[in-house]
Amino acid sequence: RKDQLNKLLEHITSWAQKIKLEHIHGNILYVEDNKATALVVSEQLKHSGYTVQQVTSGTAALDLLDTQKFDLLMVDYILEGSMTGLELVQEVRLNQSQPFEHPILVLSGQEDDNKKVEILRSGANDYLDKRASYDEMMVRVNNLIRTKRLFEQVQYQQEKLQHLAMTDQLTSLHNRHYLFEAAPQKLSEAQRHQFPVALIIADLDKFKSINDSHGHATGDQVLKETGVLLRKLCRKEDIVARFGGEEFVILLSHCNQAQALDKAESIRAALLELKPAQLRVSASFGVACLEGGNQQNFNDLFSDADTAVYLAKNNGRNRVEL
Ligand code: GH3
Ligand code: MG
Ligand code: MG
Ligand code: MG
Ligand code: MG
Repeated sequence: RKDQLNKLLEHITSWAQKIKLEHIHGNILYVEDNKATALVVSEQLKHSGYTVQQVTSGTAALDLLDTQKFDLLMVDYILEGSMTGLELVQEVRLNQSQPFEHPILVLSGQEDDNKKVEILRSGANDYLDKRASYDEMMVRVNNLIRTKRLFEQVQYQQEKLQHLAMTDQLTSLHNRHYLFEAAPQKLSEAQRHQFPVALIIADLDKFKSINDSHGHATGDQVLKETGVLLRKLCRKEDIVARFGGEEFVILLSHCNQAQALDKAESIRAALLELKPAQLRVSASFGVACLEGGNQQNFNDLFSDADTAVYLAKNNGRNRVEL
């Protein structure tokens, strides 16, 4: 039997080398309890350039899936242990919203059409008859992995676009779209867990005259340096955004009114000292705070801080108001 198997493997090797398959790399988790089948199919996959890890039971597969990423899960219908291939498919899908996070190909000698439908319905992406040819298996494997790659590309592009849409190009800070998505979430979290949040709006003083006297490029440089300063002075969990032209917004978590006033005051002083683009630049600050489960929404908080900015402007600029 061993000789037969070796002969078969040799045959597969030369065969795979002869057939030019479109080469897609991939990491396959193969669940098969029959040793001979496992060996033959694993070799076929390896000779087509795939990395294969093979286990014999559903629980062993789930253990691996906990810690490793695979491009394809190939599952035999009847397995070692109490879990069937069908149950494994159901279990894997239970934890995933995206069917292409782990595409699943079920292998079986199943004659019953209803069973095949059940397998596909419970979340398998494809079904392969065990008597199918090597070519058919490789085509199905390739198709599933190619679709996964395409899906990953789409996801990656989507994340890139999302990031772009939420980021201010000039300063690389968050932009207003991000702020208006993230802030309400932060506020409901604060209300739920009863921690204070504060909002600081900083509006650069007489910025138009900086542009007018030194040019738009210098104005941009001032905005960039101001952005870096704000990011430096705030904690990682604080949201720092460029809201509009020369307006910056900071949402501080776990920060009460007194702390927010201190923070705004230290930013005010640091900006004066910074001298971005070698210019004396100041800003007016408005502070608003949400404390102790106050049912205020973000628009109200924002409008309070905005009113405080106007007050700071009216009271002579380069100052902090509530
Ligand atoms: P105030 O002290 O009352 O805030 O005066 P201000 O001049 O700062 O306020 P105003 O709103 O009148 O002018 C804001 C200026 O910011 C006008 C606009 O040209 C400039 N600005 C807006 N966005 C940008 C930008 O991306 N780059 C540069 N360089 N300037 C910008
Ligand atoms: Mg089996
Ligand atoms: Mg302004
Ligand atoms: Mg203004
Ligand atoms: Mg201004």
